[in-house]
Amino acid sequence: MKSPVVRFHDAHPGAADLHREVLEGLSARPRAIPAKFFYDERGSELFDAICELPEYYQTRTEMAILRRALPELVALIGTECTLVELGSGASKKVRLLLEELRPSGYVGVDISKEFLLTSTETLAHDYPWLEVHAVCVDFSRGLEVPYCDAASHNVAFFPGSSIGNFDPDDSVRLLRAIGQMVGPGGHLLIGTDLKKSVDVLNAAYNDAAGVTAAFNLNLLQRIRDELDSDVDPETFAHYAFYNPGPGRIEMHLVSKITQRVRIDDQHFAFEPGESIHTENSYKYTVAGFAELAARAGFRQQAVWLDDAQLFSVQLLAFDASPVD
Ligand code: AVJ
Repeated sequence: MKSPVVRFHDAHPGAADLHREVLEGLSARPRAIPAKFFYDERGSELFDAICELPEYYQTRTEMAILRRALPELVALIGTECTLVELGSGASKKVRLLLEELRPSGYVGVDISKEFLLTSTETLAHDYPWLEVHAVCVDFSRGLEVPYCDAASHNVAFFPGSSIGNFDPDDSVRLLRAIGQMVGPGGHLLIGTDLKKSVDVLNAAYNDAAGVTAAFNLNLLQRIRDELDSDVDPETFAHYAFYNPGPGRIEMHLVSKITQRVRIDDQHFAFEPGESIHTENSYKYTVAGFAELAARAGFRQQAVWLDDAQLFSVQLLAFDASPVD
């Protein structure tokens, strides 16, 4: 069997600096550590387990919406596009699209190089007719993606409501970079979680089996394993709640006791109830997300929801760069 060919472009994103960002984050007020540090090997396993939880409706709902939207999607996008998946990870969701959409090229974009290479090679093997590229870049810092040129119809695919991790202004910045990448006439197919009953939202981030708690607390285990630190995950508790003002789920790690956490020779004092903010997950209405997209020059061309209106998949058309 011929081994599949993946053309690889490495933009050499600097390794995210756990040491520096944790020290900075614990010195700041409010204390916060970026959510991107959840995803070490154990964290990625726990996230996969979250996606299977009965309370975590997002993954299965998005897959069902994509399946249902497919004929319409193909009619709107047409075949022969260049499909660019952002945060491609294991590239599971894009498999729903490939057979029907028949893009002429696929570009997987991810910050994690090893993961990106294995998953794009598997994809190239499973879809021998598809030209597969891999681009290793931290797209929260810019989107230099070759293989996207004005001659092709470029379609970005950004599933999983990952956009929800960004504050609204940062989301607009990222959407603008995506617009620059796909160019005028290009598209963005994006999954966004919707505003809904607070009980449903709170349950999704406080599952009965405690997997989300383990995912959150694993960040402290990671700090203990990778840095010179005495932090004890047992002395912190998982805390997640919907904050209606900004319209987001917040995750925190709350100290259960009075303690001093050491990293190198620095000490960070905690009183009971003092927290480290570890994640935001913004929820949008369809109209609210349209406003955000418009600030980046995107127009909502089609929106698909599940019957319970838990989640949305949206096709956004990039008309031109906004002037402001
Ligand atoms: C991957 C950012 C979409 O916000 O729902 C799941 C991550 N955090 N449970 C989300 C997450 C806690 C997830 N995103």
